[in-house]
Amino acid sequence: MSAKIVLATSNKGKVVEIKNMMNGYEVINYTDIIPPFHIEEDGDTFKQNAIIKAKAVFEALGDNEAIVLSDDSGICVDVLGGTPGIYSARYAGVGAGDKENLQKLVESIKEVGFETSSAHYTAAIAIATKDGIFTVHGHMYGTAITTPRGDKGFGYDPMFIPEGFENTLGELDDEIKNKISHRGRALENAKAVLDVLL
Ligand code: ITT
Repeated sequence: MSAKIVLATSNKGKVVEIKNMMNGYEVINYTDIIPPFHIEEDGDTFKQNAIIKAKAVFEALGDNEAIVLSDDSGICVDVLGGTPGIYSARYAGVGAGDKENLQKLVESIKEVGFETSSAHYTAAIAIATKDGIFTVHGHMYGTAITTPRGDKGFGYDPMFIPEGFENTLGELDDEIKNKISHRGRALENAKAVLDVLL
């Protein structure tokens, strides 16, 4: 199948992963078509924020035939009551990078007296088309640790060990992450939607 999907993201890690997982589709990022612009993610859930991003880019493209796919995701740590959740990208403050966010999460877990915690990642994917907006989700459960290892993946990956593994996502190969990840699972569901739409 060949159909052009426009990604609505400014996160390079997401672009790499989604492109790798979308064999058979032509995938480009919206910043390859129009200049990047700020999108206020003021929803209360991953799903709401994914819809906000997909809609904003669909409207900005001004192309009724466009199929726009967004991803809103994050990590929820149980000993921290599920935070940072939807605030994962700005946990150490607006404009903070992956390293600062990871360091802050390590410190927060230690501050409440733990070395590790059960945790999970969530990804909500929204697909915006002229026929409406469709959303799907994917999850990955595991353990957040306070001794990060590895430099693969992005974001919080060096401090997350998926259930059934001993290595962090920072140590595991991309192909393994993509098979088991929240994003990989959400994308499988997204493909089922796309196959109906296209
Ligand atoms: P866009 O909104 O432009 O897509 P973003 O990075 O701001 O980019 P989100 O608001 O969805 O995206 O925040 C997601 C954050 O959650 C991301 O910056 C990471 O800190 C974390 N995250 C999500 N998926 C991850 C993954 O697979 N591995 C590691 N960290 C992840």
